Amino acid sequence: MTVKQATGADYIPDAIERKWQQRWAEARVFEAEADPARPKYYVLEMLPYPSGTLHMGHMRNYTIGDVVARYKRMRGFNVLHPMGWDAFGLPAENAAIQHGIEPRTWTLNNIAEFKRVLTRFGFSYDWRREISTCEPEYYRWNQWFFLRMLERNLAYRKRSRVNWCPKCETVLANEQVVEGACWRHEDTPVEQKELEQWFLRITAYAEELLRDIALLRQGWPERVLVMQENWIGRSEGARIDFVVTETGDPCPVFTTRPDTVYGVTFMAIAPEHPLLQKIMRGRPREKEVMDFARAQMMISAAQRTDDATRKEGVFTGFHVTNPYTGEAVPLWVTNYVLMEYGSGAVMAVPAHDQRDFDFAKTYGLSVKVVIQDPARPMDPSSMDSAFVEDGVMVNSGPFNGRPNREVLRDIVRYAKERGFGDFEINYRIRDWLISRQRYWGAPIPIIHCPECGAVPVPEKDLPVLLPDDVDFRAERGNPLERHEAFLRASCPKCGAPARRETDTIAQWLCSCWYFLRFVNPRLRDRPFDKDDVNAWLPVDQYIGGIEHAVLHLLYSRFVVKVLHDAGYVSFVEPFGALFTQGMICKRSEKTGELAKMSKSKGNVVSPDELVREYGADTLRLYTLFIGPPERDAEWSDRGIEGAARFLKRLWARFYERRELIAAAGSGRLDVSKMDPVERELYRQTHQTIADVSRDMEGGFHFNGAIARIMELANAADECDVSRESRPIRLAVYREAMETIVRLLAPFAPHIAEELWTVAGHAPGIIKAGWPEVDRTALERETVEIVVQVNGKVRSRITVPVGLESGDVEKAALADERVKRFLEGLTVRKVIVVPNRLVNIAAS
Ligand code: ANZ
Ligand code: ZN
Ligand code: ZN
Repeated sequence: MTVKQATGADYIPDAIERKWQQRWAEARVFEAEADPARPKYYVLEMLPYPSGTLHMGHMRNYTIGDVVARYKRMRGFNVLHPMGWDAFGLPAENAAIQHGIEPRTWTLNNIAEFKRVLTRFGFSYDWRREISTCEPEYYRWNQWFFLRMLERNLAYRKRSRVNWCPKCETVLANEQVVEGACWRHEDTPVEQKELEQWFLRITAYAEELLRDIALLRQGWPERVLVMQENWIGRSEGARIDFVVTETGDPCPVFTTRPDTVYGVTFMAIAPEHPLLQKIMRGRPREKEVMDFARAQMMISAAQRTDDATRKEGVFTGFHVTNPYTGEAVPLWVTNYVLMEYGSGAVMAVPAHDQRDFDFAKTYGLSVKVVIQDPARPMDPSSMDSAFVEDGVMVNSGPFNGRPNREVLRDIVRYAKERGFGDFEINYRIRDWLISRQRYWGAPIPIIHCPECGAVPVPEKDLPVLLPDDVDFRAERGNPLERHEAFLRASCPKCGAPARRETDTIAQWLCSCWYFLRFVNPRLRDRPFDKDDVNAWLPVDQYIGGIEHAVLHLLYSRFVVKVLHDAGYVSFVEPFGALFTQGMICKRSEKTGELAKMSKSKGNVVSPDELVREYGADTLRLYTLFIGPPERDAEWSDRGIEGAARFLKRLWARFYERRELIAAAGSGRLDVSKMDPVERELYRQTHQTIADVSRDMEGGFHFNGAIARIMELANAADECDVSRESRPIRLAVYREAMETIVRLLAPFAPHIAEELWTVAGHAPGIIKAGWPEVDRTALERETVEIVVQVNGKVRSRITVPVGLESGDVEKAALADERVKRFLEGLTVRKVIVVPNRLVNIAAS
C-alpha cells in the first residue's frame, strides 16, 4: 500500500493516523506492567460480543473508554486498558444452522473484523492482553470456576422448566421464542419442558449483594443501584402456617401483610405446587384441576403474571384452615401465583389486595373487610376495588381497634408464640441458571456415572475440550449429544464407563470474571495471580450500556464475592466506578422515526465507511461532541462535517504558522510583561485548561470540554501574530496552540501527536503530560482609570485590563461619585482612552 505523504499542508487523516498507530505499537506505548512507583488506573469497556454488526453506537462506548485511558496516562497514571471478546453464544450457532458456517470460523472471522475496526480507530489497548472466551486457554478457567462453586456448595442441579420446540427437539433461548412460537417454526408453539439444569446459588449472597451497594454509592449511577436493589428485591414479612383442612397437609404462605390475616377468604396456590400432585389423586376434581395446572405450566411466568393477563383459577374441592381463626376457606389453584416466590401459596385477602379482589369478583368468592378507613367506612358489597391504604383493624379478634401498621409485628409475634408462624425475609432474586443445552459454550466439567451420579472432572483433566468436528446438519438438539467421542468417558471415582455432561456453561458466566484474566491473560497454571490481581483491581472505571445494569453487573459482583470468600482475591467489589453511556439514535430517512441505531432498524451508520471518509479523529471527536455521553444522542451528518472542519482548520493554522510557532520561546511566561491582548489569550488558555480538567474529572462532560477547546482555538485564531510580533506575543500564541493540541490529545490523538511534532517537540504527547494551570493567569489584571466630568477629575474606577470601551463607559457612569456630579445634567458625549481615562461631557 502506498501511504500518502504524511506531513504537509493538506490534512490527510488516513496517512497520519496509520503512521501514529504504527509508532505507538512500535514504542509499546499502551503496554502496561505493574509499577508500584506510579498510581494504577484500570479502565475497562464491557467486553464486546463480536457479531459482525459494528456501528457507531458501539464506537461511542470504546471512544469514551479511550478518552479516559489517554487522559489518565497524561496525568501520570499507570493505565491498564485491555480488550477481548465475548466469543461464545447463540448467534454463532444460529449461523451454523442457517448458513452452514462453523461457529468457530464464524466467530474468528468476526473477531478479526472487529479488531480491524477498533485498531483503525486508534484505541489505546494493550493488545498483548487480548482474550477470547471461546479459546480453551480461557474457558478451562471457566470450568475451574464451576468446580470451585461446586466445592462450596454454590453449584447444584435441579429440575427446571425451559422453552422447548418439539420440532427442533431443542431448548430455545428466550430470544428464540418469537410471539410464543419457535424462531424457525412459526407454526410451532413453544412448550415448557422440565429438564435437569445447573444453577449457581446467587441467593446465598443476596444479603451481601444488597449490603455492599453502599460501597458503590460514590462511583455508580444511582439508577443502576436502584435497579440492582429491586432485582434482589428484599421483602420483609411473615410465614404463616395454614393447613389443608381435609388432609392435614401443611400449606405455609409468605405474606408482607400479616395484619390482613383475619380477612383471608380463600387460598391461592401455584399450578406447580407439589401439594396438588399429592392431594388431588383420585379426587372428583382431579382431571379439571390437573388439566388447568398443566395448561398453565406451558405458559411462561412473565406472561402469567402480566397485569394484562386475566386472573384465572380452579377450585380444588379442598379447604385450608386459618390458624388465627380456625376458619376453613376454599383452596384454589390460580395462574397468578408463582411457585418460585415465597412458598408458592398466597393467603388471599380480596378486601385489601387488588389481584385477590379481581379474582374474587370473577369467581364469586367472598370479601371480608379487616381494615377500615375511619372517615369512610366500607362494606364489601359496595366496594369496586381493594382498599390498600392504612386504617384501623376490625373483624380481627384481639387486634381490633388498633392502627394496622402498629399491629404488623404484634400479629406475627402472636403466631410465633403459638408455633404457627414467624418473621421471614424473602428475596425476589432467583438462583442463576447457567446450563445451556447448546454446543457453542464451555462444556460443564461433569461426568455422569451410573453408580456415582454426577462426578466433577478432576482439575488435572481440564480443560474439557469442546470438539470442533460436530454435525449441524441434523438441525436438531445439541450436536454434542450425538458426538460419541465426546460423550464417552470413564467415571473419575470408580472408573466405570460413564457419560459426559453435554450442557455447556452460559455465556454470562464467561464474561463475569474476564476482568481478572486480563491481569494475567497467559498464565497457564492458574486463572490469575493473586498478588497481581490485588494490585490492579478493582477496576477503577467500568464503561458500558445500561442494558447490562442488572444481570451482568450483579453476576460479576457475585463471582468476586465468592472468590473473596474462597481467599482468591482481597477486594469485595469488582468495579469501583461505573459509567453507562447513552445510545446513538438516528432518524430514518424513510419514516422520519428516531430510533436507537441497530441493524434491525436499518439505520446503522457503519464506522468503516465513515473512517475512510473522515478519519478516526473526526469520528471520535464527533461522537463525543454530539451530546453528554450518558444521554442518548441523535446522529447528524452535518454535525460530523463540523467536527471535520474544526480539525482541518487547526491543521491549516499549524502549517501556516509552523515557523512562528517552532521559533517562539516556550516555558513559563511572565504576566506582568504582557500587553492586554497577550494577557487575554494567556488568561483564556489557562481558563480552558482549568475548565477542561474539571470536565474530565467530574462526570465525563466531554462535549463541554470539546466546546471549550474549540473556543480557545477561535481565540487563538483571532490573535494577531506575524514575524514582526514581540517575542512574548509569539510565546503566548505558541502556548495557546500547544495547549489546544494537548487538551485534544485524548479525543483526537493522531492529529494531536502530529501537530505536537510540527510545533517542534519530540514525539510522545502522552509523556508531555496534561498541561498545568497557571492560577495567576486566571484573574484578569485590573487597572485604575481616571474619570473626568467636563475635564475635571471627579473619581477613579478599577476595571479589568483590556475591558471594551463600551463596558468602561458603563462602569464610569455607574460609579456613585460620578453619578453625584452628573445630577441634573445631561450626558452629551463620553470619550474613553483605553486603560487610562474616561472624560464625560455633560451640560
Ligand atoms: C396477603 C396479602 C394481603 C398480601 C394484602 C398483599 C396484600 P412482595 O412485596 O413482592 O414480597 N405473594 C406471596 N407469594 C407469592 C407468590 N408466590 N406469587 C404471587 N404472589 C405472592 O409481595 C408479597 C405479597 O405477594 C404477599 O403478601 C402475598 O400476598 C403475595 F392485603 O399476602 B400478600
Ligand atoms: Zn423449532
Ligand atoms: Zn462411578
